[in-house]
Order: sequence, then structure tokens, then C-alpha cells
Amino acid sequence: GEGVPAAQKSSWTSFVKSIVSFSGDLSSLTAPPFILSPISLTEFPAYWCERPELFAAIADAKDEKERAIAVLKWFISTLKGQYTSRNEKLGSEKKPLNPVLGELFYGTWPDRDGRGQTNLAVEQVSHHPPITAYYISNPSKGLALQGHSAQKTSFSSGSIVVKQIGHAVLTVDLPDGKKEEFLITLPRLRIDGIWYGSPYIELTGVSYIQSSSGWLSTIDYEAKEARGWLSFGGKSHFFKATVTPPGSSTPIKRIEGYWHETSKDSDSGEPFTDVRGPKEEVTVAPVEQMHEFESRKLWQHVARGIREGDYELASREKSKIENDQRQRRRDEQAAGTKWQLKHFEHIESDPIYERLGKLFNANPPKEDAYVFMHNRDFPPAAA
Ligand code: 0T9
Repeated sequence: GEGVPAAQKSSWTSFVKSIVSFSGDLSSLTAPPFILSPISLTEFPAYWCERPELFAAIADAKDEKERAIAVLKWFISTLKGQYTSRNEKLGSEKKPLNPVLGELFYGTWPDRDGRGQTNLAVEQVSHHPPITAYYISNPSKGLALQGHSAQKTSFSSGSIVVKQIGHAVLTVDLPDGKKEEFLITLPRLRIDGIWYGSPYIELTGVSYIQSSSGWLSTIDYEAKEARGWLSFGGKSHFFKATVTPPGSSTPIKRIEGYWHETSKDSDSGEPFTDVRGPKEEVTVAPVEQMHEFESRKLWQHVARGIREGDYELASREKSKIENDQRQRRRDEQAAGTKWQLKHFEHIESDPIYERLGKLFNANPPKEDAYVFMHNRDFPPAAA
């Protein structure tokens, strides 16, 4: 394949074979060096807020309808970062570092032009299977996004199919003291280009944003673009979305376009999203000031090995982390204790998911959740 260095061809072939015959937790498979990313999955929730002004704009919307539209606009604008940024930054989709239990990632986006500061707290709440919980808030705007992310993977006709497990809930504090909630479900992924060693993601299926006000946005990632009879095939990353009022099945707004470029109102042609311009990466503390379990500190030597092509260093440092984890688990077992999560509390059934999921027949009808314990200050109180 094009993406595979000559010296790693046979190891890529056997890796692909192991994916084919495997279903479950891909993160635990050992992959050849060229496909390794120096970035841990605990950093991924930052993709939700790399356009902080669009997040903040949700709070400025004047009514339920405008808020539903503002949430859809922000959501669509996150997709490029979530699903194509590794291709841009690292050349192709790469295998992220598999977070350890209790791994942390904190960051902020500064206040600018009155948008308020946005804060991010992430914790790896399970190692096997990998589950990442996150809480993103803009307190001055009364906005908070809480969610968790896990995956179920399978292999189908040359592609890795990834079902996203988990959901996110956006809470908006309204001026009258009430709250509006938005349940956000996540699309399926197909990872193509595996044989060639240059994987990339395509989104499939449908995802929803259900507001407690009754407004519903439906995003369809497999809709076909209307084209002339001379054109064949379709361009990647096309979507169509609808915004539907409470109790109705007739959309008042239809959007279509490319989530990695631009989209427009299907009826008026008015521009909707445009993510061709730069995004803002999250600001993190210097590594020297980090907690030992903060992602960039924990993985710093592994990441350096991967970045500099020193794979022996990377694998030696990775083994150290894994051995330390195994020892911790053994110690806990011996002491009859369990690892305590730092920021999140697990609940078996999320009441918001259950209540809002009913409105659009969410499948499954119930999901668990990780509730943020509000025990992190931004900036952190001096240690
Ligand atoms: C939540 C996102 C998620 C995490 C990643 C499937 C994947 C792990 C999960 C779903 C984020 O909000 C969005 C983007 C990318 C997803 C990753 C892409 C990917 O390939 C990995 C899996 C675990 C692999 O590393 C597969 C092996 C690899 C060789 C293919 C590149």
C-alpha cells in the first residue's frame, strides 16, 4: 500500500489480518510504528470546542428555535476536527495512544471578544473497554457539555466499522432561571483505506440532537447530493440535516453540504457552516506543572519516541506505563480496594437520555452516563 513504508509492509499485512479476524477492542492490538499517533484518546474531547465562538453563540440565541439552529451549527462545525484532523496533521488516520485508567486531560480556550472562557476536563473512566468521560463548560455563558465516548468495532468488506457508544448532553442556563437540555447522539464511522495503510474516516447513518424544548435536529450522513445526470459517485463528507419543531414531522429548516468545508440552507441557499478557516487548539498547562496522570505528562517519552522515529524508546516507555498499571491493579486487588475516579460518578441510566431519547425513539432506549462532580477549578487553585 501507498501509506506503508517498505520496511513495515509485512507487519502491516499481519496487523490488517489481525483486525479482520478480530472484533472488540482494537485499541489493544499492537500496530506497526508508522501508524502510531503520539496523541492519547483522552485529548479527543477537545474537538468539541475548537470553535469556541460557535459554542458561546448558543447562549446568545433568542428563542428555542434559534437555539436549536445554533446547536446544530456548532455540532456540524466540530465534525471536521473530530474526524479529519489526524489526516491533516499526521498524514492519515492513526492509532491513538490507548489511555490508562484515570488518565486526565485539562485545557481551556481563553475569553476573547466577550465569548467567555471555555474549560475542559477529561478522565479515562475505564481502560478495558476504553471509555472517556468529558465535561466542557463556559460558565459565563451558562453552557455545559457532559458526555462519554466508547466504541464497538467490527470489520466489514475492507473497512473498520465503528459504532460509537455514549452520548453527550448540552445544558443551557436560560435567563429566566430554567434550563434547556440537548441530547446529542453520535454517528457511526467507517474507516476506509486500510489495505493501503492510509486510513481515513467516513461518517455513516444518522445522528440526532433532541432538545428538551421539543425541537429535533436530524443529521443524515448518507444522504445523496442532488447532481446532474452526467456526474458519477459522490464526494466524501456530504450530509443533510433537518430542524423540526416540537410535535411536528415537517422540518422548518433543511441544511446540506460538506461538514469538512461548507454547508448551506437547502431552500434559501444562505450559508450555514464554514470550517475552512483555522480552528483554535486547546490551551494546556506546561508539562512540568502537570499531575503525573495528565496525558501529555504521562505519555511524554512515548510521544517523543513516536515523533522522532525512536520506536525502541517509545516501546520501552510504553512498557513502563503498562507495568505500572498492572502493579496498581494487583495492589488494589490485594488490598480489596478499587480505583477511585477523580471527577466523574457513574450512573447506570441517564435520566436525561431516557426522557429526551423517547421523543425520537432513541436506540437503545437507555444509556449509562458519567456525571461530573464539579471538583475542578479553572484555572486550578495553586497546588
Ligand atoms: C471520540 C473519534 C473517536 C473518539 C475515535 C475509532 C478510533 C478510536 C475512537 C470515535 C471522538 O469524539 C471522535 C475520532 C476517531 C476515532 C478513532 C479512529 C481510529 O482509527 C481509532 C481506532 C481505535 C483505531 O485506532 C483503529 C486502528 C488504526 C490502525 C486505524 C487507523
